[in-house]
Amino acid sequence: MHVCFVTRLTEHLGIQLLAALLDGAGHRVDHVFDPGLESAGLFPADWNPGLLNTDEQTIQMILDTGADMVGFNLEINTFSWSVEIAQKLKSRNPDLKIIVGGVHATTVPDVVMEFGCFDFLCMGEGDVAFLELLEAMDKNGDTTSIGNIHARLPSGEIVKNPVRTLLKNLDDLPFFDKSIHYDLAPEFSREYHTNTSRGCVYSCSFCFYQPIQKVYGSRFRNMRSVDNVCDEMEAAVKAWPSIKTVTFHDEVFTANSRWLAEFADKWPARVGLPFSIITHPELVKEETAHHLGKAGCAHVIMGTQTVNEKSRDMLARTETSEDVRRAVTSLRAQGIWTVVDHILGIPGETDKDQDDALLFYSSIKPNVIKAFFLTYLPGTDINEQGLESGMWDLERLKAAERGHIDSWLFKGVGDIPEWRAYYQLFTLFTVVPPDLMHWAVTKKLHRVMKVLDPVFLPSLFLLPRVAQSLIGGEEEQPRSYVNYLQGLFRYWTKHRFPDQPQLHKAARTLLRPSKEMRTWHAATGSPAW
Ligand code: B12
Ligand code: SF4
Repeated sequence: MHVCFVTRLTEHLGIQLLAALLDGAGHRVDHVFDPGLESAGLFPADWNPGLLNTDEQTIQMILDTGADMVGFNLEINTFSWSVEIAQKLKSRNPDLKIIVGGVHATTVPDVVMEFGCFDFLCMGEGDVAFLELLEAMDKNGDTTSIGNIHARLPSGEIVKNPVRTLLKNLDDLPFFDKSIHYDLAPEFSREYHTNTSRGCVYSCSFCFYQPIQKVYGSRFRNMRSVDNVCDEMEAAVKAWPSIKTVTFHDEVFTANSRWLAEFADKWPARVGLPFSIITHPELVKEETAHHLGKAGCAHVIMGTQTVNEKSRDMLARTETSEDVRRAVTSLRAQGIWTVVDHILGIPGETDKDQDDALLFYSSIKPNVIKAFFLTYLPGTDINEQGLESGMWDLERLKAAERGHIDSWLFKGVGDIPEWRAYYQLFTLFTVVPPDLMHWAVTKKLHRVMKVLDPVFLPSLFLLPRVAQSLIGGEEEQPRSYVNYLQGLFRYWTKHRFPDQPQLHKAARTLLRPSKEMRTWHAATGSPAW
């Protein structure tokens, strides 16, 4: 079979993995990357979308591949766009088969399949299911009885097959096929995205994992071996010496302490790149921080979300403030740049809860507080409290299921004026000494921030990243972000104006990559240039 995957805005691990699997099984794989600049949150939504928009070029490129089947990954933010593209593809080529998978498809499969443009939907893991489906199609066999697959019959009826058991041995999978993105935008390769596990041992009431856990009937967490992860990285660095830092997208990287101890032994010797992880404060003991420090961890992100005990119960967060204190202190003692995530807009919370949080954070001194506005994801328990509190309503819940989130940059409905001043304050924490912040909050001086509300700057989002490189000496992550934007804009000129080589040349000059990146391009003859 000939399959064309479509991705948008950023690289996509799930699609990179499926591309590697299909290629290994002898299928022909194409990939079309839509830069999606208008969805990047960098410009006001109404600012000349005609210029930024690349839908037409993307549709033509997909059709030009001549693929038999097109595959989209659905996340809440890519769903409505994928529907638009799929509908246009179908209107130009009704024989083209279209399949979707991913978190949003798994969360609300019936809502997704209501859109007649999709022929198949993959629930949960696609690794085995998609291969079996393609094999059945190749052999003209039955495509309607494959585990995980929902299939549309010619009558319009949908056949829903049961979910197959989760893959236990993730080492059996191939490595992510990074070339599908790096060949188009080599700048993406500076920060290498990967993971070492699937699943989470927790079940927080606002998290996308809740509906996934409901599909599988329990919590789960399956892991790759340390050697398999190091093998992947050794091969990747050989192919792309431009990799400078690694981001592990595991939900709770430190959940298994034996695994972590082995990783701390092997990673520095075999790979030795700085890396970033995400974890839960309960899972960071002193020994954990020691292992992370030994392994060369540069950056840890942990959810703390609130310091209000009632809210913790509502969010099904099991950590205590003491856990958070211990985690932050131990990590900082290892010289690790420590970021805590905080949620604004939790039902029932008031200004006092934010003041308490600021005082607490000032006392434990993380490097960055990343504030987010609560997003009510479909299928999560928090919807109930949101509806009860009046902060959320059924109409918006239905709209979210259909991929319409009513806010800038995926901010969620907590983005109401009262919270914006706090959003700014939490963001400024990076550059204001914690003791000064503590003093300002106890004197209630911070409340003057509210006058800044009319000039609320979305660009504050960038502040922690800039500060991180300027004052934190933690340069890789911010530089990777700049590289990513450079690559995205440069790629956009090629995608949007395919027949204007002068523009491509201008973009190459204006968005000049770093010297080392240029040397690498020259050495490898990267096709993007
Ligand atoms: C890595 C990651 C990123 C990376 C890379 C993107 C990516 N998805 O790989 C980066 C940092 C760029 C990123 C960005 C964003 N992300 Co993100 N990301 C993740 C994360 C942590 C891991 C994804 C992953 O690698 N999984 C491992 C792979 C192997 O699994 P998978 O993608 O699910 O794919 C498997 C199956 O789902 C299935 N499958 C998937 N697609 C398809 C397609 C077909 C055709 C088939 C047959 C099967 C299939 O088969 C795959 C193999 O088994 C997830 C959380 C999670 N654990 O899922 C959030 C997550 C997907 N991200 C999310 C969001 C919101 C975003 C952003 C909007 C954040 C922001 N505010 O900017 C952006 C949007 C990016 C975009 N392109 O639009 C949300 C989506 C919420 C939802 N309910 O839809 C999640 C669930 C996190 C969350 N907090 O809720 N993300
Ligand atoms: S710890 Fe993180 S990934 Fe796990 S359920 Fe809670 S929010 Fe989701």
